[in-house]
Amino acid sequence: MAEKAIVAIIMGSESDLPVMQEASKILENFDIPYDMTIVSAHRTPDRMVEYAKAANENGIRVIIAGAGGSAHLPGMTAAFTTVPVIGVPIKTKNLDGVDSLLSIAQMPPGIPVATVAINGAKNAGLLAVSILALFDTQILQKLQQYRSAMQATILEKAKQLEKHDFQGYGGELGE
Ligand code: RP5
Repeated sequence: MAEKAIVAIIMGSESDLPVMQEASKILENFDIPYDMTIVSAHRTPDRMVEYAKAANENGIRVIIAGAGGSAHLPGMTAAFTTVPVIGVPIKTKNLDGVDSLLSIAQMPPGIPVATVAINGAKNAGLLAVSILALFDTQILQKLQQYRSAMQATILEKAKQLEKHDFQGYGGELGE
């Protein structure tokens, strides 16, 4: 039987999926069970309320919510649950995602949403991992290994660049 999800990845539209998959990839790397679905604050408002209200009882410990434009999903979800919500502002065509960023980040005092960068779903996944690592030593160890590996990669690239050896440098640092 599949393990019960402890993280929920929700998004306003299927069009957000290419970005939000970066969060799911991280959770898969860390063997963290997650649910992923579409919940729209504007198009399916009742579903959003039900989903948010049931999250805690359903065992969800972190919600990652991606939305673009007038991105109310993370904030409104946070209004209906005490489960921590990480908002991912999705880049938009007309305003480059600044609209999404401000809609998600500028929460009124009392109901916080942890906001990552525009299209920053990878960091949203990693932030969820950090939160879970507070209470799970296996996840903590994996997170420490992940960071050590990242550090080793960067130090290796630095050595290469210092030798003016640009061969094999694909520009992938930090990605
Ligand atoms: C938001 O509207 C979604 O999160 C999406 O980023 C944006 C556009 O949605 P679609 O028109 O592509 O479905 O609710």
